[in-house]
Amino acid sequence: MESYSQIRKKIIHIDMDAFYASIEQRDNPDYKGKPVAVGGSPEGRGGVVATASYEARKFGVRSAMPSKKALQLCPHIIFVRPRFDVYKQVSSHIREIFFRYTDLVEPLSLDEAYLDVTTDKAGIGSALDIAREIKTSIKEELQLTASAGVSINKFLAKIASDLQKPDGLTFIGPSRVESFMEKLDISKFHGVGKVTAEKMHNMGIHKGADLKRYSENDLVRLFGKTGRFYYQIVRGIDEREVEPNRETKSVSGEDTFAYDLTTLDEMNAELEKIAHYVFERLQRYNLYGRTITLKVKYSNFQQITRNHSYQQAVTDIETIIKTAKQLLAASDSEDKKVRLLGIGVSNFGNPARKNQDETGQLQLFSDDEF
Ligand code: DCP
Ligand code: MG
Repeated sequence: MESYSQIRKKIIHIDMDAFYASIEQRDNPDYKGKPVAVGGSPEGRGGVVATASYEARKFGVRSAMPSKKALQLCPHIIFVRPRFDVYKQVSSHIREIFFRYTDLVEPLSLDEAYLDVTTDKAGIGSALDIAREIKTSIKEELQLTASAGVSINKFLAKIASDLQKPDGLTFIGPSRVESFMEKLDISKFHGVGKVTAEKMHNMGIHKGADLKRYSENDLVRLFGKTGRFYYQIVRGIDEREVEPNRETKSVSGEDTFAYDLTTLDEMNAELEKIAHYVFERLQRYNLYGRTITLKVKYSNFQQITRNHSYQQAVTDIETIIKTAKQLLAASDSEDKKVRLLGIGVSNFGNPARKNQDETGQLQLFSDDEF
């Protein structure tokens, strides 16, 4: 008989605390210990908070909140303009620290990364000690704090890093995985948004333990493809690898609606909201792409995608909105029950492919991957 031992992975997720705001507090002694919001000014139209210091969060100020609202909640809040070049420098310094401990680093954004430390590159001995050393190095070399989660897979490591923010270190060891998942609120599950959470609550599913009572087939029938993911994750199974060379290939946003949409007007209004969300993220990552993709999911979970590519990278929100609306109009979705809409932007920095439309005409491809 063949015998094999399964190697259990050791995954760390690191997330810097109040990233932009902490850097501003570090560099401006006047801001220390005070409520600070980095982002757009509350005077201008459409200014939003990119992030807020923990002092400001006590007043309810949050990322993506209109700056005007932040000022109402916290009248003495200090608004600071973002300095992306500094954030990028700090980001590459923390990545350099990560690489001392492993070659398997997958950055998720400027301030967040997964590390697979199963092969203990620096010979530290334990994943928990590696996480401790990384936090100490970040503190000593950058005067900033990070929160770390240590566990057996990406899903658990990411949840863990969030449990004791700021300056946290949380370990979910193999023996705790099962009971941890059973107690976990389903709203914390990756991919469970407000609408899915409500649907689950109506079915009496509140915690992992409730979800565990459903068979894989039932979950797929009820929630589509993600049902399989829920089935596995509630059992602590997440086989996604830490992928070191993954670049951001697309930036997207989507929304599942509390009620199915049937008129183009309703759908167009939702597309505008989603476009704003996507555009904000494109600006944050400084990414501009040539291809706009529309995703539509119907109430029967059937999904279609349509896309259009421009010769030049799209840098304005109006074009994203216009294109998404045109793709929707051509997709024959009117009068159907639409439960989800999404917009994706991709094709960053690639040279224009030949035989792409020179005319500005829409080109439609169906069922392309998002
Ligand atoms: N960011 C942004 N717009 C958002 C969310 C975040 O511009 N809607 C930026 C500012 C954040 C950085 O990305 O500082 C990192 O995002 P996080 O979600 O990790 O938030 P923070 O690091 O600010 O806070 P936390 O301590 O909760 O991680
Ligand atoms: Mg962070």
